[in-house]
Parts: sequence; C-alpha cells; structure tokens
Amino acid sequence: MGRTETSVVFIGLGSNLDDPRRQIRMAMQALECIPGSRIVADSGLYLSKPLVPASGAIAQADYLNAVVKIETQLGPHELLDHLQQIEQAQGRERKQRWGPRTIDLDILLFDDRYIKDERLTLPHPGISQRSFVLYPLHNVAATLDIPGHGMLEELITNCPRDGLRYLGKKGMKNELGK
Ligand code: A4P
Ligand code: MG
Repeated sequence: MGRTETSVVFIGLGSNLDDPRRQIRMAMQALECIPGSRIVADSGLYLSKPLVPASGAIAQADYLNAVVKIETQLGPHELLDHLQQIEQAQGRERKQRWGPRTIDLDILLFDDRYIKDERLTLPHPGISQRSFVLYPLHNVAATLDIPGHGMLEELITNCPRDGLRYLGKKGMKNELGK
C-alpha cells in the first residue's frame, strides 16, 4: 500500500444488465473487501433513464445508480485496479462505449485531486451534468465543493432530474450476501 494517509473518495455505481439491484449489492459488498478501505456512506438506489451519446441512441434498459463515500489508504491508481477487478468479476464486458453493462464503477472524486493520464481522469468527466451522479452524491455529501466545478448544491439546481427516481435504501444492506 505504501501510504499511511487516508483519502476520502466518492464512487459512482451503475448497472442496467442482469439484475441491476443484485449487481449493485454485490459491488458494494466487494467494495467493503478492498484492502485499507471502507464504505462510510451510501446514497441508496436511484432509477435513471439511460444517458446516450448525442451521436445516436443505443437501445437499452433503465439504469440503477448509486454513489458511495469511502475512506481508503490506497492511491487512486491502486483503487482503480481494484474497481476494475470487481467489474471483471461481475462479468463486465467492454463491447460498446455507452452500451449496457452489468456494473460500472467510476471514481468520481479522490480527495480534491486533479489527475489526467491514460488511465484516470479526476474529477470524473461529466460529473457536473449527470443527474444520476449529482443527486446521489448530494445524499452522501450535501455541502461538497467539487474541484473545478463548484458547489454541489448549485450544480443540482441547474441539473434537471431527467426522470431520475429515488428508490431508497430498502433491501440494500439487509440483503447483502443473499
Ligand atoms: N477512466 C478514466 N477516468 C476514470 C475514473 N475517474 N474512474 C478510464 C473510472 N475509470 C476511469 O471506462 C473506460 C476507461 O475509463 C477505463 O479503462 C479507465 O481507465 P469503462 O468503464 O471501461 O468504459 P465506459 O464506462 O463505457 O466508459 P465511460 O467513459 O466510463 O462511460 P461513462 O461516461 O461512465 O458512461 N446512463 C445512466 N442513466 N446511468 C449510467 O450509469 N453510464 C454510462 C457510461 C452511460 N449512460 C448511463 C450511465
Ligand atoms: Mg466507467
């Protein structure tokens, strides 16, 4: 691990294939098992309309989205390695950008760091326009100031819900391990 400091990280979860509720639950369970890391808050589940590129719609089911806040002693690239292992373990196939997926785990913010390299862009691009990111993020960090984007409260004011529906936390924790 090589670091002793603890970082605060927000991770976005998304799924629209193969029982999304179970996929999100399994991913949360796997996140709990990442070394030197723990979940300190979770947003609950949101149902969202698929965001598709302007260049053309890809027919796909609605998504379940959530955001978790974690504390970790890992560095950003080490954490990304673990997230990609979890995606692989849950049968994620990268066939098509913006296409349907069993599980997508994005690092939204890592402390207040800016990174742009071949593996990682932080803050996550698009963070400030996506209702399925901003609203769940608000549930776990209402007063957040997003580096380079501004206050979360304000970003939400300018971001229509776009059909986003809060489904609550019921069935998340107590069904873990099922
Ligand atoms: N990568 C760069 N920065 C990051 C980061 N901050 N966190 C790299 C995670 N990964 C990051 O991602 C491609 C590459 O991005 C990785 O190899 C990693 O090194 P991917 O997950 O393999 O591919 P992707 O998810 O298809 O691409 P991307 O760009 O992550 O897509 P988006 O922008 O996340 O969009 N609609 C709804 N309603 N809900 C959704 O969750 N998600 C998408 C995916 C589209 N529409 C959606 C949703
Ligand atoms: Mg992704």
